[in-house]
Amino acid sequence: MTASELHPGGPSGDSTADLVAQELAALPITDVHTHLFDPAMGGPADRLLLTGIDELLTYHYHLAELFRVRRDLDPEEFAVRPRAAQADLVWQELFVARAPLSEVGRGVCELLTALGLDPNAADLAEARAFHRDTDREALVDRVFELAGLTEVCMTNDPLDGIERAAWERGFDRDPRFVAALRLDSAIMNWPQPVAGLRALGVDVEETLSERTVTALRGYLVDWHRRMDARYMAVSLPPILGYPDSDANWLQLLVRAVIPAARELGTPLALMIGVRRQVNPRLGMAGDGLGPTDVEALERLLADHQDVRFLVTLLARESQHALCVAARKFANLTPFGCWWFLNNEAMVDEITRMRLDLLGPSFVPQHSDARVLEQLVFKWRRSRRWLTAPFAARYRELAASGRRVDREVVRQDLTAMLGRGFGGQASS
Ligand code: FIX
Ligand code: ZN
Repeated sequence: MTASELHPGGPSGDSTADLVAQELAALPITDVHTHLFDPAMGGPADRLLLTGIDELLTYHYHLAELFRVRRDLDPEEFAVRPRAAQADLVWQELFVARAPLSEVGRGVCELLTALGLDPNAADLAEARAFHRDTDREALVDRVFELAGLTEVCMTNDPLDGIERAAWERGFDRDPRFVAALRLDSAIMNWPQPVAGLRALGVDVEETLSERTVTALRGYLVDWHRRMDARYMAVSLPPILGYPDSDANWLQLLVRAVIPAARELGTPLALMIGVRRQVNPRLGMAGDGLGPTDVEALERLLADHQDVRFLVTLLARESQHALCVAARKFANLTPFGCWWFLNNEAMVDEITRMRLDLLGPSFVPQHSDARVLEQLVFKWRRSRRWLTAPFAARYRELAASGRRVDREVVRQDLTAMLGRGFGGQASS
């Protein structure tokens, strides 16, 4: 991507802003968290790597907006309609009947234009034809090029039968798709995971006995190695309650997950602040958020300083405390502006705060893409939003007499958004 594509208005006349814009536009990025899959793991029928306009428009971000403008729709009845019919309705209601003014609506329009498709179309015929006529491999290449990515981290769950089948039968790994072992299904809502784990030969019991903890830890170590994962990850509710809570997931996190991370020498990503199923009728669109008790996180970090934690918080009001915690604990790397924070106003505010408190030692953004083509608009927009906060700080640095040149900017951005996960040495 070029700087003029990023900033269609052309050079700003501010040489530092232009330099940062150019470097951000050209930067090869590792996307540290997506829900995408290596194409060799399987396509549409098994619903692993999702692509195409029907998947794009039935993304849960759009569905939440659809149910707002069509309060007469029954979400449960809508969910069983054919996917193409769902997408047609989303297009009609959110893109034809009214302007797609929301973040994700504007993003899809930017994507369509980048692919040479018409965001003013009356229906989805052209976009569907494009998808039908584009070979999958070619689409993956084109998306990576348009988004300027070198790697994306997947979200890998061995307890998902379809996904596990791919790992068990084996496939030719595409090095652009990096594994990340996801733990939610193995540790949350205990003892629900017991049956699935036992079916895999993991010798867990319903109680959190030593046998359970040892078996679970073995499962994590084995699958992490098997997938050649770069980190482990779990999403958590706002309140951690560490160390006093007797929540099963916290016990398992402390007794099995953290020891496994230590044994593997791998980072543990905590995605904190989600309140799952605030409105269960909306399915995946039904999750909410809450502020995080960062003090409990600090206690966890203090007690496990030999393990590296990548942390993203969902609530805006918890971001400042997270930055301060990261100043106290070098084993904490804040990452991304997650989900409801993935928009210009939040990225601008949070990035400025992180730069001022942490310098270049965090991961500014991830995409959370669920459909391949989302990488294009999510990353184009993020690169654009990151320009102003970075440029403002480099400009001030230059004004103070410190040398700021292309090499300096490139080195910082590469450390933060490249494969090193935030420019800190790994544990
Ligand atoms: O837990 C997660 O990884 C979340 O990102 C998702 O579950 C969420 O539904 C999402 O797609 C947010 O962007
Ligand atoms: Zn996610």
